[in-house]
This record gives sequence, structure tokens and C-alpha cells, in this order.
Amino acid sequence: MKKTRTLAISDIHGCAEQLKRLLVRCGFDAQRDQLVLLGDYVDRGPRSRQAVALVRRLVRESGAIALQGNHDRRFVRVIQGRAHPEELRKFFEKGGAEAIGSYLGKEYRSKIVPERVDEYRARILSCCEEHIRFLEHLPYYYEDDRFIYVHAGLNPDIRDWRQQSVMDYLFIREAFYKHPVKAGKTVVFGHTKAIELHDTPDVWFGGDKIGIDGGCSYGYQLNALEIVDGAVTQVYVEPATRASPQTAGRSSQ
Ligand SMILES: [Mn+2]
Repeated sequence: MKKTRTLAISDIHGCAEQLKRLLVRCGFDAQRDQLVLLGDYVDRGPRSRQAVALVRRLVRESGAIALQGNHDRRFVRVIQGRAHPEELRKFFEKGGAEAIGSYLGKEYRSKIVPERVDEYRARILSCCEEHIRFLEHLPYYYEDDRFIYVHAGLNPDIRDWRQQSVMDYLFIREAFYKHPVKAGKTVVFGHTKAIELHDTPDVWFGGDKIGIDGGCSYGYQLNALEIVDGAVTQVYVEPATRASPQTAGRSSQ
């Protein structure tokens, strides 16, 4: 059966609960919907392990497309012991400890230190090597008739964007979003938070590109872009935190 609706979601960053709720909010139906996840499943948020497990299941059982993000790549390289000192430093600077804590469990959480990374690597490889292999082999882009989906963006200086470097796919920022790409299709991307593009975490529509990273792990939101018949029809928004419980009925004292 041909899928009639596409849903694109990016930068989950350990926000596994919000992803689950967002899929319910969209009425996600694997028979009808092509889910496209734009990468960065790990780091920063509290549940990287659960996020990767859920994404793997969506790929396996629901035909979802999951792209690789720069955080996924770095996590793989750190856990496989292939990260350069500079990458290792950035990993711990940008939320890597939260990912390790999520994989190792309660007794480790909040006491992750860079000096013990080899011990963490060994433990994660022994419990969860399949997760690492899954993240390692994710593709860098997906496209349909009207849209190109990518984690960070496309380099406008490369005549055939498919020839661009892995670093462009995963890391590019201003050189992409400040310039027309002329790829003949609209580019749907994450990586750069929408709030940095237009002062709100809502989806950014910028001519030949659409930025969907709602900054969930920073306390903003997770966005789902809905596409039907080659056109954006709707955006679903899952807040990072649920509205605080009603205080009505409490004594005003
Ligand atoms: Mn990213």
C-alpha cells in the first residue's frame, strides 16, 4: 500500500517520551505514514538509550527512515574508541555524559567523568553493541518527489549535492541556511534550532528550506512536519515538558 502522508521529526536527543507522545498526537499509522527521522537521537536529553531503541523499532517494524546526525556519529566514534581527543572533549561538552548515563543506568547517572570513558565504552559495547552498529550505518539523506531530508543541510557550493562531504550533511549551518540551495526540491533539515533561525521553536519556513528542530532537549518542543501530496499540510508540536498540574483547589494561603 502506498504511503500517503510523510511525517518528518528531528533532533530527538534523548527525548524518547516526547517522541512517543508526538507520534500519538499525529495519529501515526505505519500503513499510511512514511516517518522520516532526521538524526541526533542521543545526547543532552535523559533517555538516549530508549530513544535509540524506539527508533530502531520504528525502522524495523514501521518502515521508518532514520538518518544519521552529528551526535549519533560522534557517539559511535566515542564508544568504538575511534574519537580524536578534540571529539572526545566536545562529546562531554555537548551532552555526551547524559547518553552514557542513560545506557549505564541509575548507579552511574550524574557521576559520569571523562577520565573513565574506557570503562563506559566497554560496558556499552557489552550490553548494546547493536545500537552502536545501528547508528553507525544510518544514511545521510532521503528524498521523495518534492523534498530532500537531511540532518544539517546541503552545501550550496557543491554543484551536485549528492557529492557533498559527510561533514556537510551532518554539520553545515550558515553556509546552508543563509543561501539558496537550488537543488530543485525543498530541503527539510534539523541540527540548527528553529529558535536560532526566527526567535521561536516553531518550524521555520525559509524559501527553499524548512528547519524543524524545535530544541526539545533544551526545554522547547519536538515538531512533526506533515506532508501530503507533496505539500506541507500541518505541523504537530509536542512540548518538552507537560503543562504543570492545576493548582486550582489549593488553599491560597
Ligand atoms: Mn545536530
